[in-house]
Amino acid sequence: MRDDAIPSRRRFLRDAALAALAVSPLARWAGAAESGAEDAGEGVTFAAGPRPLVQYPQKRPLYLVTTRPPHLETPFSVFNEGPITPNDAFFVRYHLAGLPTAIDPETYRLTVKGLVNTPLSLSLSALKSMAEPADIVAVNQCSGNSRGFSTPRVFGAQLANGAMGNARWVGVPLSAVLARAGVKAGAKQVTFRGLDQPVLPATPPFIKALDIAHALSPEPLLAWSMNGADLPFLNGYPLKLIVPGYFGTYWVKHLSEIEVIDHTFDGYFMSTAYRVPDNDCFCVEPGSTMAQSRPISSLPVRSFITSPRDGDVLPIARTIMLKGIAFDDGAGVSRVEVSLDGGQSWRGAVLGQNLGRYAFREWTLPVRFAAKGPALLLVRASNRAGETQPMRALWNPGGYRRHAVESYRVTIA
Ligand SMILES: Nc1nc2c(c(=O)[nH]1)N[C@H]1C(S)=C(S)[C@@H](COP(=O)(O)O)O[C@H]1N2
Ligand SMILES: [Mo]
Repeated sequence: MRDDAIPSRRRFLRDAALAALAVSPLARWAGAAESGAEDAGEGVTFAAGPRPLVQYPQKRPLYLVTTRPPHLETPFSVFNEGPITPNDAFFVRYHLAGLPTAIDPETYRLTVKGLVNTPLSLSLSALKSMAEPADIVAVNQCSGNSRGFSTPRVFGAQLANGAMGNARWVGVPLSAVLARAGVKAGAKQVTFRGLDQPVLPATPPFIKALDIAHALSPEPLLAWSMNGADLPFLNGYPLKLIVPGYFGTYWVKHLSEIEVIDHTFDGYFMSTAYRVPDNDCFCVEPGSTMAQSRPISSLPVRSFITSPRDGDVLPIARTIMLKGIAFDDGAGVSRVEVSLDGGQSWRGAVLGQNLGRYAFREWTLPVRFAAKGPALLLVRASNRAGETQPMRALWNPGGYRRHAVESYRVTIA
């Protein structure tokens, strides 16, 4: 079912265009009508049972994780369509239910303040003309992607593998904006806040921080364009911080305030949430607590088979094209290996087009099965930093950073 097949959806688009505003789904909460379809295999491993597909503005039906705030997961079949995740299929994650009801691109301003020579209030057009726009393809993956597979189970959204996506982002380098403001001596971190607000006074605001050296490096981007279009409202319209190679938690949406500070920011979403064990594996004994922790940072190397699907029946003695994706934090995927026999033997897959070191890298491998019966397919990626996916999942209390070798049960007939 496509967006434009739904009359209320068409009306929404027309009204939004007339008003020249981007209208938040909160303004029409009832719009998230359930399509009635049931999850086919992606949510059934979780104790909560199958998850419904729901349709939000500017989105095709996606798996509902939570309603308030909206938290939507991409059906895994989307990743078999190509290396770019379409805007209408891209996952959605929020922490605060106070979404802005409408954002007017004419009056929207980005504030830059704190330890700077010249505090700034920048319009969208000022941002767009400030420097040569930068263009980068990069993976946005939630820290808790695949958390639902953690054993023992952990608190938090029970996500399957669809809280990730790969898009082409266009925007102004964060470094250019900071240079315009002029960072003063003594700067230690830069904080980022969006227009979404807590609903209850006790709820902390969603503010993230990057070290000053990272903020001034060439990669982070303030993006207004995603895959050639304005950002969808739910993905952070009109401006989103892109931090290539880092988990999605840093990719602040509806970005409205940047502050340069002289200390390590200690807000809730840095000092309490989104922390991993402070050791080499970012892991602890399953079920135990963290003695020392630190903020989550960059993406570990990961790979998936997108075709065939788990549970598929495949014909014997025919060439079958295995297909999938791999990615890491920008070191670069160097090798993808596939096993057809549960890990006894491995063969190298062919890497596809390189869309950039932060992007999904497609891979393919033609195979033939000689024997009937069940087969266990595994996929394992390595990167240029010499990292390889572990065979067994590493555990931490947040269920973060899962990147174990994935397995798929198929039947040869
Ligand atoms: N303003 C704002 N930005 C935010 C968040 C949020 O709650 N509010 N969540 C973060 C988290 S944890 C993730 S995983 C990504 C998800 O980006 P998406 O919703 O565009 O897919 O947004 C990040 N940026
Ligand atoms: Mo996230």
